[in-house]
Amino acid sequence: MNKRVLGLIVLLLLAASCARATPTPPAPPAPTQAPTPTLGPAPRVDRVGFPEGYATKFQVLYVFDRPGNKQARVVYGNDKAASRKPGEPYPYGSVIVIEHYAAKLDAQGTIMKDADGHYVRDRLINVFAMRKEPGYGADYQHLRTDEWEYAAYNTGGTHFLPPERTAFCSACHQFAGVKRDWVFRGDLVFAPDKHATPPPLEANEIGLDSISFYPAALTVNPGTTLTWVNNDTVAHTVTARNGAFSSPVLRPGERFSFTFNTSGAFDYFCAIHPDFMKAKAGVE
Ligand SMILES: [Cu+2]
Repeated sequence: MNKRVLGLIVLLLLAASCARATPTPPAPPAPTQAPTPTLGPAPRVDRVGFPEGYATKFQVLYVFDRPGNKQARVVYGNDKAASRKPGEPYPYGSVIVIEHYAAKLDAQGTIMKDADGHYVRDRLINVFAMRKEPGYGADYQHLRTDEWEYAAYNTGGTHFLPPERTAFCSACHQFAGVKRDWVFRGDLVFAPDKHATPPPLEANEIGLDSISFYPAALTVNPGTTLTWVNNDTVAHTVTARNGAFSSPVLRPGERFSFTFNTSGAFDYFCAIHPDFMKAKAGVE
């Protein structure tokens, strides 16, 4: 073993012992490193429970249509949730359910509307629920929304997401704020369909709406600048899987642009809602 190698080993050993003695904060990831979505803290057990028979036992609170992902949504509350007055907290035992429907499309792919101008519902995709009980919510830690817990079910009541993947629900509901007791549109109870339609998109714009990107896939020429516009009620990010671009947290109304100077396929997602918000841009 020559002297230089020996010296290097001694230096490495010294550095290692130093690191043990004085813990240093981990180095920030190199900019080329692909970001990994994080799940966040969440309960490991479902204490919400699929509300069997909600469609007949609960009251419809409101209905709204989402053009971004061509969905209609129906929100139900049990008697406790429905008894809540705007400005007051929801009573314990409140359960709120939201159904996500794919809107019915005609042969041209245009959303079909009923006589009132509401989307015609085609297929129930899944059912999300939230329940408020004493002591609930602690497992979400810093993402907690007081005493609400969240669950996401398939139409038959099996888990669409297991409980440990519901941190993003709580994180998202934090944006609804304490004044509405963490319930979006909580003050629209019994006021049907007040939801505004997001503004139309310009060329080379991508909307963020209803926890999705639209269009979710598009192909552009090299040199094109794409602009993402957050038309949603909650914050999102635009984060490339290969690290090519990464927006800051975009609050409602904020925009982010990136110019694609190289060809390729760019998969991207929202770091806050990685399970739901995935899209791609092809540059060729
Ligand atoms: Cu998001």
